[in-house]
Amino acid sequence: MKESAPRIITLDEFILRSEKAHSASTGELSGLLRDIGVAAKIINREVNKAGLVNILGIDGSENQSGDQVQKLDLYANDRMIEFLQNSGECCGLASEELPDILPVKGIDGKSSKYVVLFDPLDGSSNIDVNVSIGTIFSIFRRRSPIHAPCQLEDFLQRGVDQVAAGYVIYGTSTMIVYTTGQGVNGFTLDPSIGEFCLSHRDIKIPARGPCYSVNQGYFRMFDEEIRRYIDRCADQQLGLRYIGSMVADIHRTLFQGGIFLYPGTQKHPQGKLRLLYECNPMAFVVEQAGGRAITTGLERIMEREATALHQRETIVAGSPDMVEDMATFVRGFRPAHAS
Ligand code: AHM
Ligand code: MG
Repeated sequence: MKESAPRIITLDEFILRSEKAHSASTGELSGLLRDIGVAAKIINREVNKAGLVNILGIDGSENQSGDQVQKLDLYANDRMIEFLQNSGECCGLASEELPDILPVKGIDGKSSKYVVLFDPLDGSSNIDVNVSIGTIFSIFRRRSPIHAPCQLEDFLQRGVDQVAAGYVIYGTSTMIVYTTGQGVNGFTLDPSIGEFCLSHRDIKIPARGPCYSVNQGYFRMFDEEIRRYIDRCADQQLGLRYIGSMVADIHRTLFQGGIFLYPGTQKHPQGKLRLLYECNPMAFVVEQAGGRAITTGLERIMEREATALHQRETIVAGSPDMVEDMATFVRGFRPAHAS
């Protein structure tokens, strides 16, 4: 007998089913995740048109309808804010594109217990050259009293306290990959029906992988132990892959295994990537897939204290055995070279 085709599970259905599995669930988190899914589809629509910019109007110009054409990262920022503000499912937002937190008023007197942090369009240097970019998000339960406006302390939490986190990758296909602390699932956008469909259930990162991923051009600016570790990767004949979009580099690492590094440089001694918008959410996904994410100082990313909204952090993330090897190498190197 001919096997029937597997039934498609959409993102919305998956979220709803997961909600039903938790008797205490109020549906707020589900609502937030659904809103992020819808915002992702709208951002995806514009990202797909990025190459038409010379036809539709360049950034800052007026398009044929007389509307101002926006830079894509600001467009993505506005859509995320709009969807999350209108959803009534969060009490505050913080974006890599905004200087401060943005409190959100409850709808119909209802107050929400969640805050959302996001990087609306990560990898912005790749936008104009048709290379994968992404949206990253991180969700915390607020700390301040529920009926008052949210406070900075609601956002400055350690990564271990994230309730959910994930990313959208606008690549050869568009995917949303997220975790609520019970494994990682990936959904691919089927443009013909306009739905994210469950395509990668319970993603597990391989213990090792074929590549290391770092901006090798900054080699001379890295600390010596990182330089020696990178030499070691080359000695082991690992391949080098570096897209320059954290979402895309981590996504590849998640599926193929490998190690991704963004160490401190002279320009960014604490690393370039933001702890709250980039490192924590990606670390949550990587750990939930069985990987590890640490700083070049060998501390677990998700245990780092956040003291400022736009704080930067170094990161080493990926296959568990490779991150362990890196930590062992660096630990061994430091005492041997201490003056
Ligand atoms: P952005 O948020 O301004 O796009 O910067 C973050 C991006 C990451 O996606 C990526 O890992 C990194 O910057 C690449 O930086 P570099 O070009 O210095 O290697
Ligand atoms: Mg970014």
